[in-house]
Amino acid sequence: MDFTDLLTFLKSFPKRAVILSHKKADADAVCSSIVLKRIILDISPGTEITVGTVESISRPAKEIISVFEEEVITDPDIGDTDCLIITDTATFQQMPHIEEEVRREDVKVVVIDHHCGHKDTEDIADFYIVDESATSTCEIVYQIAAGLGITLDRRDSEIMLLGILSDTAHLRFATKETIFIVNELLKNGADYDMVLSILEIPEDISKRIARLKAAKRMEIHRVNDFIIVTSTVGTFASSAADSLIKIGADLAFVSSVCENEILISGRSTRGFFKMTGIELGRDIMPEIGEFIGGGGGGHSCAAAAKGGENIGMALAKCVELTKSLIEKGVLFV
Ligand SMILES: [Mn+2]
Repeated sequence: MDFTDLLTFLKSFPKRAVILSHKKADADAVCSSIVLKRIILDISPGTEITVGTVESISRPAKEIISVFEEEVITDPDIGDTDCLIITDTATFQQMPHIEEEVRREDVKVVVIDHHCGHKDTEDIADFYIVDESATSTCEIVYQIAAGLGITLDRRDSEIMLLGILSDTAHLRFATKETIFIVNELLKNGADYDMVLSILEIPEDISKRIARLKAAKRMEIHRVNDFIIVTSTVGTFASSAADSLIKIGADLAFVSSVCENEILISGRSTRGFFKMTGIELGRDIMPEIGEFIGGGGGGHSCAAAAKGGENIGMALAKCVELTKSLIEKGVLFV
């Protein structure tokens, strides 16, 4: 990453900026945005910055915002902003209604993200800081701070740690780099026990019911030595897909249908990804997105697609596509 360009840009920073993350913003989205605001203010103190999310904020993220008494606005006004910084978001599917605003000539766009890159946002960005190897956007924001010579204080380190722990499922998906950063954050004084206690809010009862229903309605497909499962829930598809992986599937596709639109969440184990080379966000979900008349993308082992066509056939198509990729074996690494 070229920090000189970024530093020059931040020093000449526009008067008004909005940091915006995806709908139903999770802890990583919100935490990375909050700390990014602090970094920008450090370099360009006169800037007026609003941190916002599209449509809504997830429960754990709300908890973090309230503990740290931060202000995060749902659907902030971006009409008169000079700069829009998009965090933790790869596609406009995750940010409906703002595409037009972003294309305004007089607005600078910065994208900071760790999902598979997408031309949606890449095409319009003046600064495109996307690192797919990062396990969270907080990790990238940490790199930006370090690259600009800014040491995060205890409070910001705790906020970063919350984003990292939540996106890595308490470090289950952590890389060597993640562990290094976590160590630095702890050295900055972050209170690990306090951070853990914030994340320990009891799981929503409707989410637990969705997970159990997903298990009850599950269909099991065996392809070679892999177990692919599909299921349907009313809501919380991604959480349900996570839970099907936990109970033994190599790959899970869970759909939820709402107002003639289908959302499919896909999850795979790291073992599946390592053995087949199949990346859900690259090899499966974009094609499924097209099949259902919408779009799709995400990470190697966690991705999603959304659309309004072929709803009844979508899950079968997920299985069929994965099966053909496995059988072709072309992606073996
Ligand atoms: Mn994230």
